[in-house]
Amino acid sequence: MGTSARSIDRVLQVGPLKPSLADTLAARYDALVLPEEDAAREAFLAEHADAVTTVVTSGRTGVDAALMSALPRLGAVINFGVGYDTTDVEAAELRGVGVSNTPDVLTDCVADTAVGLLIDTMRQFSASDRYVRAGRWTAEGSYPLTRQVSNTRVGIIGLGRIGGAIAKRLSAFGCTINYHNRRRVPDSPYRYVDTPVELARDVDVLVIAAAGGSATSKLVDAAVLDALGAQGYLINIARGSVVDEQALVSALREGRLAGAGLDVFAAEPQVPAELFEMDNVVLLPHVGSATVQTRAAMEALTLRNLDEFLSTGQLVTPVVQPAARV
Ligand code: 8YV
Repeated sequence: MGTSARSIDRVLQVGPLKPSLADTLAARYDALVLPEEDAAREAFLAEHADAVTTVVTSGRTGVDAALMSALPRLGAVINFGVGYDTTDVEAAELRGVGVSNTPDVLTDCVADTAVGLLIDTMRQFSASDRYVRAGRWTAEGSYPLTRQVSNTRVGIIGLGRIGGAIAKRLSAFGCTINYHNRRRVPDSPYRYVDTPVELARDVDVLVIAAAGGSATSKLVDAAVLDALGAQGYLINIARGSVVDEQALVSALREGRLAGAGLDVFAAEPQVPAELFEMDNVVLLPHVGSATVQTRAAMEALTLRNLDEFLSTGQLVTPVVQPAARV
């Protein structure tokens, strides 16, 4: 690529981002912003597509194959977030487009969320709080008994960085940890189970910490929920797509599952309205990594990836390393 082409290299923001990150992209990188609306997007691409070499996006939006092919000089998709299931990684690989994410910096926060959600779901703290606020403690007396967390049997689907951090925390609660993963984790102290159904059958609580995307779509289906059973709990801090949401709602409605703690949903921010009435369900608005500290660390890592790509053509935390450009 000659100097003249480089001088028009542009960074493009795709989808909403943390406001401070969007401000930095505009101020420091003179980034363009892809319009949301179709007609405006078409006109925008006609004018700017040839200049764009780098996209910054998040797991909420991502870059699909169509947008990738509309950006002929695209070299990297920099993703704010560890999950990159909204970006077509296969298409990126084929085109030599690099993809980065923000691993490690959010592991502790998301694992904290998983454990908090698990305790809240089994002990019904959020429902107990509503009970007090509604004046029911004085009117009706003690809250009904709930389920002990310490020493329960936990199954984790996806023993990656976040799954491992959840396992470590729950081990300190005396829980027995079993897991299912794409492949057995070498030297893991936890018991590997071949299928999600067998795992669900053996545990009191099933925690989903697997990546989203087509490989895990509806991995937790009606059969897995039935295996978990009427005394079993489901916790999901990964992606809504990993669960058959309709099957989950049916199992909860019919008392075939004891409860569920959900930070993620199939079509966020839409949440099945039937769940609103259930006190054995805790609903969070996808806040797993949402602390000031962790989001600042994610922002810094996003910018490190961007700077590295702009100066060397490589990425700091690649999912796919960009092809060398000449
Ligand atoms: C973020 C997440 O909320 O990192 C992820 O994969 O789901 C969360 O940390 C999200 O990516 C921000 O768009």
